[in-house]
Amino acid sequence: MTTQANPTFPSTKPKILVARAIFPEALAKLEESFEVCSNQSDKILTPEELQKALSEVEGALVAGSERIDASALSQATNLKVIANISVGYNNFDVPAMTAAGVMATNTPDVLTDTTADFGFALLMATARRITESEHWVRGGKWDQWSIVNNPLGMDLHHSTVGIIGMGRIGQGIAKRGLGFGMKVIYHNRSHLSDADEQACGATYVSKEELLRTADHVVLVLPYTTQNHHTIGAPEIALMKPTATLINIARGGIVDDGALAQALQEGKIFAAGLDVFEGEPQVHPELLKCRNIVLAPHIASATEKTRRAMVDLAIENLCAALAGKRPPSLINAEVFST
Ligand code: 8YV
Repeated sequence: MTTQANPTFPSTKPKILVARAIFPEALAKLEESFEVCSNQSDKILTPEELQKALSEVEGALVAGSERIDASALSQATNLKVIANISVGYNNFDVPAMTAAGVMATNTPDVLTDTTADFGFALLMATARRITESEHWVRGGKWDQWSIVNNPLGMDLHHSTVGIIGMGRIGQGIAKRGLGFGMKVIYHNRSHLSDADEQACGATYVSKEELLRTADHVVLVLPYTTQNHHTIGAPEIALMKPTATLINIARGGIVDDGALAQALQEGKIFAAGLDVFEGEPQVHPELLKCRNIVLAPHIASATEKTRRAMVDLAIENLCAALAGKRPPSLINAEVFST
């Protein structure tokens, strides 16, 4: 890690940690106002390195790779804010952060459309067997056009998409589905308002009904202990053998071992996964599946959106260190105390 303190005059600027590589322009902007300890090597800090780095700063920019819990915070006596460069914040132990008086922030909204676009792209690639077809072509197996002996996929248009987790991104996927003439059903902790249901053309159903009737199941719910293995062998057993399953939510929402077995046994048609249990490791049995599209957690990964996420995280951090309420504060009780 490098610190950018002025070597001649001791810096009076607040110290911050940038735990992962960010865009150089964003780093330069931070260096105007802060003494920045930055990990531009992008090598993920060990828990010990993170604990030490947090003990020396007033604020930190982190990503999903940094687990922020009581142990990470145990020596962080001056820390006021940790800004996640991510909308999901299952890497935060929010009660521990609140107990330590540390503001927690995330990056909602700025990635909604980019992530919904990707969810739809993954759904299309999975249902229409695009990566499998590419391997087929590259492998020299395409010797002639055929009516039946080509990779035949499943239609999206006029099919039923079932969305589990109907927050901003889920609603974005629903709206894209409407453009394809899809019937949209959803399951969520709470019902959408009538106006939002109408805007998405979406109907609330039980999880069981969704799994039984959807042609395509898309997972967009946040990871919590309660949501662990929302989809495992019993849930897959309810799905149609012709159905696809898309996970752009978080690893651990799906039991990857059970999914691999179901794909190998043809219990469902195919799966598209952007997130994995224990990523960046991928369950070895998933790697053996033909009927799967795999992506390295890139749903929000366009340059424009990643810049917007970094900018929003910086805005959150700067507001907190200036004594103002960060725009995307998660634990409001810390600000009001
Ligand atoms: C992040 C994401 O890039 O925002 C989220 O919740 O899944 C991605 O956009 C990833 O979590 C890294 O922090």
